[in-house]
Amino acid sequence: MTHPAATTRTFPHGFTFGSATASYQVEGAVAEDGRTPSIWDTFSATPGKVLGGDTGEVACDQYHRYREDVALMRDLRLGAYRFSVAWPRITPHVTPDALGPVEQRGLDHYSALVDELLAAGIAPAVTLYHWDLPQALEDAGGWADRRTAERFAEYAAVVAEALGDRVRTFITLNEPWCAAYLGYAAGVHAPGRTEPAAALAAVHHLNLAHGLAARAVREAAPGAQVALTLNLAWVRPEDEASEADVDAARRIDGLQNRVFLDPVLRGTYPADVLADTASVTDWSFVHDGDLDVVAQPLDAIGLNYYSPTVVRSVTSPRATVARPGADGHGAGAASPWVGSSHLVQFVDLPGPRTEMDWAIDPRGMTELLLRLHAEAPGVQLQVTENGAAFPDAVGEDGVVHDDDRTAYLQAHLAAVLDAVVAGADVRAYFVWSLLDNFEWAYGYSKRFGVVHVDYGTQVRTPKDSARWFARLAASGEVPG
Ligand code: IFM
Repeated sequence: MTHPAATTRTFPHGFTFGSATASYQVEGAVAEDGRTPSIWDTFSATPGKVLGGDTGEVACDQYHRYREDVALMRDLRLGAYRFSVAWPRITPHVTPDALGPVEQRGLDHYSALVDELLAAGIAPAVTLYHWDLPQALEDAGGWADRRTAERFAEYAAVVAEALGDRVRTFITLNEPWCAAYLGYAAGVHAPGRTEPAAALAAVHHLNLAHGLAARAVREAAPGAQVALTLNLAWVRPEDEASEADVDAARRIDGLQNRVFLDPVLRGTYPADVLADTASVTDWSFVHDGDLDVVAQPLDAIGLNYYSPTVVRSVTSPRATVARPGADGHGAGAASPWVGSSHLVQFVDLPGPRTEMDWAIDPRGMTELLLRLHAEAPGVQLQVTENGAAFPDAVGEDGVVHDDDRTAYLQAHLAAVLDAVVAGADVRAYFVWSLLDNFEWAYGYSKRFGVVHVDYGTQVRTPKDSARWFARLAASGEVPG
């Protein structure tokens, strides 16, 4: 139960409250209007990769139902919608060496979505890459091949040229950590490879793709904001007095946070990460001049935050025999923590958890926003994702009483406001997600939406949390 709080606090005037989705998770229509397969089509069609054999073939059918979804957002008084463009809809015949022809029907779809949003008073925020890489590029090496970064920038220019007259925010990449490590090291996300060296090459080529695309978007759509969305971790050692635990935290901070932040904000790779991974790769895929490209000025950084991270050294007296899972993205035998998996354990925190088995601690949101504020002065911050999966169902009264989700959102929005009060320039918060949708390796088994989706009928039912969020969006007031 959420109880009325004695006090409320108000977000600054002009703060944007929106919702977020991603193409493969909601669109469906995978073979329509010239779209070719992405790595997620291939991965989810491979037996044993996605729970229940689920795929994004139909998903929430937003490709056809976007008008209904925009009307829903309008009714919820949301100020912005963060969606992603599916690369295989825009240049379906891309090869590693040539972008290939542009598919006008794909561009028309997103253009119509943008128009629908603007007519409803909702600002579109476009993510250019949320993991649906054209399969043809993966067949030639995927993100482990630098040509993927080059083609990505060309594709980004096409989208920015088509939508840049109406879209104010382009986010180059969503969570390159997941794309690189879960896709190429742990193998629990597409393309399902378990090659640590390829994962680090993917890290660099994703960083390079961001820099090249940032330049391309600026040229094609001057005046648009260029942003990058990272899922940074609030990493703490289990025992702050233990040098070994502190070192374990340093390793994970390096692989999850600094390997993206340092090149983008400072044009360097962290020396300790290079040293920690020296037995895996010599990093010779970093060419002269690459880091200058990666370090393009940013207008905004998107933070996706869900859960805290606490680690210990394997030498800790508290170390367990079987290492607890390193992340909640799917069970795989391989680890995403390239070069450090044999040294670090992830601590199962006591206390409340979501259905993903992710611990709940909103303080990480405040800490990470303040860290970004300190590390990237002058760069606007946006919370581009935050939310929770809980096992909700439509009750006999036709309503979803998801008090657990409302409590989660309330606590995390209060944590955002704490960061704002402490000086962080946070401009927006996007709830993940507008709709229940395809949760990657978990298929449709985890529901993150503030709007319930009946996958049999495609009926959308706003949950109680959606109505709560709508009131917040209207008033800007958060309890506590
Ligand atoms: O569903 C994902 C999203 O695609 C990326 N960020 C985390 C969400 C929840 O796992």
